[in-house]
Amino acid sequence: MARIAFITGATSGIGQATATLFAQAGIDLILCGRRQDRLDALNQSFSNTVKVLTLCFDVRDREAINAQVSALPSEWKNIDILVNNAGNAHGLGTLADGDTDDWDQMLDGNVKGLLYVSKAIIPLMLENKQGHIVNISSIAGKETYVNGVVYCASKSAVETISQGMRLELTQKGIKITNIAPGAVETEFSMVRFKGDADRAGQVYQGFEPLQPEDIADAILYAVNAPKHVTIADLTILAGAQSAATTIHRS
Ligand code: NDP
Ligand code: 8X3
Repeated sequence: MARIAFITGATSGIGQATATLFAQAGIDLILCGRRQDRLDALNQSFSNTVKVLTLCFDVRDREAINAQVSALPSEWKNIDILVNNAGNAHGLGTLADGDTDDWDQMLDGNVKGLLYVSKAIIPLMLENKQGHIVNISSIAGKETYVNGVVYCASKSAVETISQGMRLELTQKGIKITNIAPGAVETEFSMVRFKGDADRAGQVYQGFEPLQPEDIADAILYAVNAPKHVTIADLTILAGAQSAATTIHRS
């Protein structure tokens, strides 16, 4: 029987690339995001290859998550893989000057959203006595940088949650993989800079950034590892990147 993956943030970037690779690998897909038009387009493009279900919700909306997960048809409740990928950075600024609405979006989405989705899915995995959760953290979760402290804190929390999940769930047959990417060329910087395409484009200039497929490839590798192997933690940087804010540009 085909495995089932539940992917948050599937409408763009790393999540969408993961959905594409999973479909090619024959994994049925529950694709989540807030943009229904994109979910519909993904459904159309993958449904010839695998079974697809789309769920439109904001990961900050605990009630919507619980309602949609409990309403899953029984054949979709055997979730083998959860990819906790939804998230973004909002703005760049110091703690003195930062926009507190941006902080709310990052902490509520990247941290509490990941927790809410996990809390809804983990009981289904416990019932099946197996599962695999892949959390998308960031190099920003391992290193703190000026003007990005709240985003870094949100990803540092993801690192801690991954460790905690591994402590609590390994003995229940659930594997945890934490993946920390460096600079990946997605809509991430467009979101961070609130639609300023010039500023977003500059982030990826003068070097070859990671592509979302590079991270998707690692996620597929992790979920395809044999039962006796857990890929616990992966940090993946662009070839020209040596630290969160150190990128060698031409
Ligand atoms: P994108 O902006 O391309 O994709 C973000 C995805 O998350 C979208 O599908 C978006 O969907 C979804 N999303 C964001 N906020 C919410 C929310 N509140 N509720 C539901 N879905 C949400 O960025 P990436 O693909 O780069 O980002 C994916 C993950 O990778 C994020 O967690 C990010 O922090 C992390 N990351 C990214 C790096 C990079 O350099 N790009 C590096 C390291 C980590 P929709 O808008 O439809 O809801
Ligand atoms: C995204 C990578 O370095 O912009 O998580 O924080 S970075």
